[in-house]
Amino acid sequence: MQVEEILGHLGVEGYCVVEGVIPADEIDAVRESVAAAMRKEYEAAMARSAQVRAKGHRIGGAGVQAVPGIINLNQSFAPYLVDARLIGAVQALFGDFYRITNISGMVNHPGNDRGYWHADWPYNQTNAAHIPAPYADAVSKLSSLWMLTEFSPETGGTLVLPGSHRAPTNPSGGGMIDREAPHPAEVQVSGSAGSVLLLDSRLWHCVAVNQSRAPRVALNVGYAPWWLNLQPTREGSEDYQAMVVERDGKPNKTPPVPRAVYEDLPDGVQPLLRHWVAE
Ligand SMILES: O=C(O)CCC(=O)C(=O)O
Repeated sequence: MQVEEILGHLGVEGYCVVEGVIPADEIDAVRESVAAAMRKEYEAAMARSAQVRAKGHRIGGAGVQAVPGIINLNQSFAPYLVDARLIGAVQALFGDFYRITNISGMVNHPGNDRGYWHADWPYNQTNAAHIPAPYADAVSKLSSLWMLTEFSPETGGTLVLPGSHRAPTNPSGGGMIDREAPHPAEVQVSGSAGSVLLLDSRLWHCVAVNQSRAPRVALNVGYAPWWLNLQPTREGSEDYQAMVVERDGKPNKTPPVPRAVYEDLPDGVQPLLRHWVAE
């Protein structure tokens, strides 16, 4: 799929699958490497989720493990963050000054709960720092879900609602539709390992149940233009303090990249993360 085609799908459906971002002869090694890093983080990640849930916040259901800042622990996928087709689309939408907003490892364990309909930060209304609806009809961030294992109905490919990215709001905050229930127009995304589901971050989507016997391993990577303020996701910043801590709201944190990790990243990747190096 070429850039023009990607832009066409993003504009009309709000998402598309870009195949072969991680080459077939590399994907097994990348998946094993990320999965090993995720296994080491299992207890800590589950404890973090439990803490957020205990405060009454809606987060991904049981059996979903998320590790923000996975690139600080594993860099096996780093060269592919600047895949020409992904960056071609990012550049066409955002201009020359774009950057990565977050890189999270995601493991959906067999039998995980279905999630709730939401759009990603900064549109997820359950996050303390979010853009209040109604939104302007413009793309301000792209999310991407990297299939390190195959996405299929069996493994729990992401559920999406095509065209919903043009809506002025989304159901994450409740009240619109039953955010926990299947939607009659939902589509389940499939793709082979190494593919990337690229979506306008406003697109309504939700976690599906992994009905296979093996963990579904993925990454969530965000790309945004220079003008999107990421400080509310940086713990310790003034914006994080005012918008998250002082409101006692649900955080959406991305840990800074340690300088030593940053220095070892491929040259082409560094410009996308230089704004997030630890001080
Ligand atoms: O794991 C999935 O299929 C969806 C993940 C998701 O909804 C998210 O990361 O926002």
